[in-house]
Amino acid sequence: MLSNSDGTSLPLSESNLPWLGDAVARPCYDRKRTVPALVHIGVGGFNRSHLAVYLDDLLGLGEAKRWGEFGVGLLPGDKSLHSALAAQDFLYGLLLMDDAAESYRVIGSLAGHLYAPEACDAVLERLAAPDTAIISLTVTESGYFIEDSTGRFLADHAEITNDLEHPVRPATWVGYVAEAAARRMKGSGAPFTLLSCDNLQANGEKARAALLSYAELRSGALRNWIERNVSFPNSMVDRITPRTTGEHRLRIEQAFGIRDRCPVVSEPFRQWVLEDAFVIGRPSWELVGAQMVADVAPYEKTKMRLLNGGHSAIGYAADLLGYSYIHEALADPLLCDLLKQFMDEVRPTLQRLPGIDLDEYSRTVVQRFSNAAIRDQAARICSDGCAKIAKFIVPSLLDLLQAGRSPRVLPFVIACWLHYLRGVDENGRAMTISDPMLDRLRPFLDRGGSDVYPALSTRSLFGELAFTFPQTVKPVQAVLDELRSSGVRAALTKTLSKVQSS
Ligand code: CS2
Repeated sequence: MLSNSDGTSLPLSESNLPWLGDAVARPCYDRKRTVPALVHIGVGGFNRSHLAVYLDDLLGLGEAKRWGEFGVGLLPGDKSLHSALAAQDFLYGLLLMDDAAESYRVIGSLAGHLYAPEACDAVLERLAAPDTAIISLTVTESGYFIEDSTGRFLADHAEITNDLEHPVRPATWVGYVAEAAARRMKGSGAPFTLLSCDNLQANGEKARAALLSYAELRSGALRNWIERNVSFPNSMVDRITPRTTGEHRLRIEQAFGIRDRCPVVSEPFRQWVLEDAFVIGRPSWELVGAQMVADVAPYEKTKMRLLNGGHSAIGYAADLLGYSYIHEALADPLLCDLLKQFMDEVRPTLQRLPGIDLDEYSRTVVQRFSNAAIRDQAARICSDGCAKIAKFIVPSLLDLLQAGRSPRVLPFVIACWLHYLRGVDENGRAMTISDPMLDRLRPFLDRGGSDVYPALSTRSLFGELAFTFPQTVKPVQAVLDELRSSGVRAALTKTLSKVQSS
């Protein structure tokens, strides 16, 4: 057994748990007795800073059912995570950081993990097992194979056609879950809940649409069985979880004496709002802070428009101004003002919710973004801009225009994103644009990125905006021209001063 009394660090493992320093919280329950009746697909940073932590809290309370999580990785990148977790007995640490305090806690709710491309049969067996009551997902928006503008299932997507051709050797979550459902239908008949934990509007409905459409392509009987035996609660998830970097791992080693190969880092804040629609039981998550509600939609809307929208509002400007981290952007009074004025503009589109004061919520967003300790990356926020602008910005803009208002900050945000797509920041540094849907803007990019019309008339991003509200084209064009001629600081100062005087 290793000891770190001499200042050396300890690798994280079950047998080393007793030897970790006093400052480190660790599972106080018998991990061998947890029941992994929840199988989660996509055990990235977010799942490990959110759902798995709620389970760890419940296990710590000694809840009778002892729900644990069994993880499944589908993507090539999950292979190294699998090895790291396996080498640590599926333990990992959560480094909670804010400006006032830092803590490191070992999470024990993950009972095991499989890397699906190398363990297809074992994954299917687990998903089909009658004891698996919940299959949960964090697979990102593109993982649903649903075209957002039409709601159409992408049946001709290569990954889907491949799974249809090889139903017992699938690669996507839909392929896996449908095959598991087919086995349940022929065998135990056991129902299950499919719980989406992705940051998507109506995530349960999206998961349902994807699974039913895929199942239908396999057989009508399978589709009907799923319709009758699977529930799809919607849920809203929230916790800022930056990408874990070598710096974070080093911090853990230096401050806590632990060598953790796959820690996650997050802010202390967390929120989880779920519809209580679980067909055969669920962990009592409400005992550890989750809210069970009849309708998740208004909570989701608040979060997406203020928090996620707020991130996009400052992210592109931040990157253009050369800030690498979100807290650096918030320390710039101009960008902090941008965030505040953005939220002032968006709040009237939101309804009042019991227990949520929107002004207070907005102040919390400013505080959360100012957290310097977690070092949340601007590049993380700027990634997937097409999906984010379409989901987090455009709906607020449409609502305001519908209500007869003349928003100014939202057109700035859109113009700033379009300006950012040139890929060069204010100092002439090349920026990496990471966006799998960028091709949708081909007509705009091919015309040199100076005319906003080809972008704003892209229906898959902006819907009917340019057609129903043609008056929006001019202000976006004016800001883009200003950004190109005078730069971000000048254009932003002008926009914000106009907002104040209007
Ligand atoms: C962020 C989210 O990627 C983004 O744009 O706004 O990842 C955000 O950090 C999470 O949704 C927080 O729950």
